[in-house]
Amino acid sequence: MDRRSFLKNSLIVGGGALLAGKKIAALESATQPQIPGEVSPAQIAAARFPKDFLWGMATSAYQVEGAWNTDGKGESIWDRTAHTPGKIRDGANADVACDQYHRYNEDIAIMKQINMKSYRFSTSWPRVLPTGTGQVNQKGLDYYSRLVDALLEAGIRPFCTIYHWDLPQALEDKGGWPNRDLASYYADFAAILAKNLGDRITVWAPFNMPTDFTRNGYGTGWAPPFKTNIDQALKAAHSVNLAQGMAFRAIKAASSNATVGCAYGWEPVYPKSNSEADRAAATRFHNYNNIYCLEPIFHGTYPKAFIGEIPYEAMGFKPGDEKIMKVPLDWLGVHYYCRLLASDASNGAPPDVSSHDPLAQIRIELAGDGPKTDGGLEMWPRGFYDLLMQLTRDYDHPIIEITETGGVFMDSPGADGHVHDQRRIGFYRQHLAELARAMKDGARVRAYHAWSLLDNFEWGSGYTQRYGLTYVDFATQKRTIKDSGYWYGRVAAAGRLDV
Ligand code: IFM
Repeated sequence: MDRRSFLKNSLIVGGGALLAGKKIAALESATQPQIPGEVSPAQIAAARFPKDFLWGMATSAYQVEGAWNTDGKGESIWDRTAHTPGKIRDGANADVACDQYHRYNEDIAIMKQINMKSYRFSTSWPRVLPTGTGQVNQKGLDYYSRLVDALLEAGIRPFCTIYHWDLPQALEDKGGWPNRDLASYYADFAAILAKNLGDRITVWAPFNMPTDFTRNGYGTGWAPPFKTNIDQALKAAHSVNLAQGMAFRAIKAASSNATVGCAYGWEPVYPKSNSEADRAAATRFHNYNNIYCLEPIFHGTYPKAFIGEIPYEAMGFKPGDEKIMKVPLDWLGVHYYCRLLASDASNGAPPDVSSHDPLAQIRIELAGDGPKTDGGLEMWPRGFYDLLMQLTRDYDHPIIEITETGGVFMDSPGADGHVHDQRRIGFYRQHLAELARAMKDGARVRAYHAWSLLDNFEWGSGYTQRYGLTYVDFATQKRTIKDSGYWYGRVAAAGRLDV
């Protein structure tokens, strides 16, 4: 399930708001764009970034590594899915993907060539622990060690996301994330990584988009293991929240240089109208979609993401869990792809206080005022600014790492062999201008990772969505840096956008 399909499928869901109607009205009058959502050329020309700003790229293990069963790697739930007919568009799989397992030196050379200073990659749990627990697969661990050494050699900071959705199938067979035991299995995996790589990696994100993979895997059934039981989804999210706290402590114990945050998927949620019901829907949806796996870490408590009381029993909450979950994150990871509109979908029915479904009685829509990427998502750079300012206010000026932003543009090499992806350049230029504005207004952002270094395996969409700043010919594995990649490299060197 890619992001667009998820959002399309979410058109009718259930409800809470990032920005109250009043605040949005005040913010809307702050700029006067030429076309809806577009940033002015003057703002782009004025944007400046600090010299030590960390410009980077992001990928994830399953989407780029390939080598799905090489050197003792175990099977993941995504291997199982991709090997099941009918699950992935065009029958694709990621057995080879971008073959980064064998070509990481080439990929690092590309990043070096375009002045990158940070690479956010993820580790494959079944590559290091083929069945999720027990004996370490030394060859798998050695791969990450070589990758990290090569990054450092190129002057690029290794940023490790420990888990980006590729759960060992053997652990799914034990019940998957709803099984609370996974929290400690996961913390053991994190400790192995920190003990072996923590002398060189200083930036760790335990999870990528925790709310998304627990909801889509166990609640909506849109991603592996395709379960559709809301209580299972709540249990899965609770295990993950316990795991975040446990991993934080394990990593810190193993590596004194470690900084630990988390990479959250955020969508700024705007109420569709200024009605009280729509504003309440937006607030409730924000509480689930954006901060359900963050509030337990910051405060040890769950946000009000439900119509009725928080269903502690259904999620398997035990006394003392609040202390396990709560840890002082060193920084906050932020992905931004699009904004969402929320409205009340109760249709006059009384509030269903018995529902455990955070999405009950809420309708979520993609906004459609701005131009669209080839993946169908609206480009709305302003949402990025709003989001960063909201986080800056709500979490008291946290250090922020932008962990992903990107768009699908399907440009391919022309007769001259180059990829002239001007629309992607426009996309990044505008989003980065809004980032610079947020930083000027107080957001403490220290790094930006474009999604993605390479065109890669886009989950259920297979290879049909190109997010890369480098073009990959999947038949030959030839890489071609796109015009956007060269442009991004000039931005990184100059710290400005009019390059
Ligand atoms: O490719 C994904 C990535 O794995 C997680 N964030 C969104 C990207 C684009 O859909």
